[in-house]
Amino acid sequence: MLIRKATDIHSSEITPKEAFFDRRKFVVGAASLGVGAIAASRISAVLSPGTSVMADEALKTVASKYTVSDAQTPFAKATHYNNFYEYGTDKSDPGRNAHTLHTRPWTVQVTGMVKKPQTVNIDDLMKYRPIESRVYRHRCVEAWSMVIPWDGYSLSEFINFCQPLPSAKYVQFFSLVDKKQMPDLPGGYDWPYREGLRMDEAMNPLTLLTFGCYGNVLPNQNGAPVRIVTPWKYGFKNGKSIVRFHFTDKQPQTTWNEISSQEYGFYSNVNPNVDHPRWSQGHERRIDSSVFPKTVPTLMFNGYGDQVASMYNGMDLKKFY
Ligand SMILES: Nc1nc2c(c(=O)[nH]1)N[C@H]1C(S)=C(S)[C@@H](COP(=O)(O)O)O[C@H]1N2
Ligand SMILES: [Mo]
Repeated sequence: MLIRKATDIHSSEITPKEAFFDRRKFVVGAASLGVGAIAASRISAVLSPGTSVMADEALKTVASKYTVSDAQTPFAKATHYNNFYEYGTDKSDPGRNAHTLHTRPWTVQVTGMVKKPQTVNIDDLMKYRPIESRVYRHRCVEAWSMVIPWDGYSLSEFINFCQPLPSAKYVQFFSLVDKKQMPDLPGGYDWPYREGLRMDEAMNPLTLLTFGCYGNVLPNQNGAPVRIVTPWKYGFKNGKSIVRFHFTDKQPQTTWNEISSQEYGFYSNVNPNVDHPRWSQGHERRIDSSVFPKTVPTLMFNGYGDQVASMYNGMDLKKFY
């Protein structure tokens, strides 16, 4: 993964939330010529050529106890500085390109060591439990971080619904891969993007099955219509646009571990004491509303130690990075 300094984000790449909404109104006005009344509430509007398609359907959310009080990253930055390699490897690519992702119809498969394999419709999945708004720290392995209000419910709720067999020790998740929807899919990667968690990590209430952010459904570039967020782990654990959960008794293959296992471990817990071979993990650039992001110390488990440290008791975290 290449690092691009947050100070390199050009202001032209960033749409302030206000401007975003204003322009959207304009675009909705234009689009509604064809789409009619539905447009006002749920159209994904094209902002301007070279920018992005953004979902704007409001979610009904409830408060959550799993939330931090750090200053939030502005919406415009969280949606224009992304890693979603299926849509290009530059941080500004997903915001420009992910409009070709079709998020309906969408189904999620449940396979492997479960009582009964099945396929779930995304709209049913979204309705399965109340959607909580949770402000989480989001730490990329590239040493930048954001603070994002995600909307979803604990993955544990869905795993209970899946009824994994006692033999299932891990869950692997698969992102969508579709050349038609990803015309610039980079070569040299073994798509689809795959990630996974040990069962206790997946069942930890912090692990969020995520359908939205900032109170709206996920913008495509943030992994619509459903993604994972594990706030105590590096961002690449958080697979986007998931189409399958696979339960298994073996530690599953994960994309970045396969590409470079010396650099990206299976666990990938945020850990300031274990540096990346090519850079320090002791600090991070916090992308917030300031023009020049501050460098702040990285916290063990990204500050979520109280909730997660016990899962790793007795494990050498230098070995199991
Ligand atoms: N399918 C897929 N999921 C992915 C990635 C990706 O390239 N493809 N990038 C990961 C990385 S490295 C990070 S930091 C986060 C970024 O999420 P965000 O763009 O919503 O901040 O998504 C993760 N999930
Ligand atoms: Mo990342």
